[in-house]
Amino acid sequence: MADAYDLHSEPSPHEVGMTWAGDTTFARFPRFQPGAPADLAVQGVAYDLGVTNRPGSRFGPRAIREQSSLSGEFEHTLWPWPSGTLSNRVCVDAGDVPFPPGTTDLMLDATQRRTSALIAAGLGVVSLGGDHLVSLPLLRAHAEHYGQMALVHFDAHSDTWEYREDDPLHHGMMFLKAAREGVIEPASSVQIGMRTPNDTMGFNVYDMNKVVDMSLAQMADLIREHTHGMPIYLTIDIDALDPAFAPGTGTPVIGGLTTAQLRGVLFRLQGLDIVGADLVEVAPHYEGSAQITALAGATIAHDELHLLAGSPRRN
Ligand SMILES: [Mn+2]
Repeated sequence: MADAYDLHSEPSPHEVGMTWAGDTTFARFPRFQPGAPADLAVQGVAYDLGVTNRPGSRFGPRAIREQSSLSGEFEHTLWPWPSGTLSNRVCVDAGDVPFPPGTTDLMLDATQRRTSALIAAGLGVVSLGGDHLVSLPLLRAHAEHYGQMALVHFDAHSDTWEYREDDPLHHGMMFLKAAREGVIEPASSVQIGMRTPNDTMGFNVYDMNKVVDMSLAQMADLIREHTHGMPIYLTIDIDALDPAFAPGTGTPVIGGLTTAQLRGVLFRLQGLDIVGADLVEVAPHYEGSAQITALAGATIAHDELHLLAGSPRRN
């Protein structure tokens, strides 16, 4: 009879090269343990009650984590980032913000307080949406620690619709609200990729009609110029990408950035004072079987971690 299988000493599927199996934390990072040393954390905010069109981004964090498992095979190296940008950092997956189904106020409160606690523990945080309303409590949490920030925002929509104080919150107005709360400064903020009509509301808006004539370096330069001297919060709606590259989202608009353009601009933002970031609006049930939206989201969130690791306050 063969020796008994030793459940205590078996390798993980990851350790024997099974890219398609095993645990699906973000990029196979270890899970966050309160009190244990860590530098950078990924968390999910699986909320989608703020949508103005198609729901489903509550499933974004799980889909993104699944697609991130392949890039997690490459031990802290993600093309084209310099090898080792993350290798001297402890990166963890902090799980998802808990809030009861059907609640917006409790999501706002839990997301702000949890994120603030992670920041207080010294962590740089990259958050996975969820619909874009989740950026409001994320911005509030970061402002508690870093003060007023510049917003660097890639999106098909500027999300600065006018509202009344008694209106329900939704994912099309929170950046105007954040500006009025003093959490972000519109004059130092940059919005890139818009292809829906809206007043600028004081933000520096570069819609696709301007962007199509720009090089990656020009886009990166204008971000550096507008945000100069301010801590930066980076927010990316996956619908900044053309639906050809990201069909799985709630409010797709034709004519957006390519994945190569967006990643190329992000790569050129190295060294900026980016204090926090998010990647939102991946709604996996609208994609085909190729899961390219979640794959794009996973890769771009991984890019955001590299930017946090390279920021001057973490070096
Ligand atoms: Mn959008």
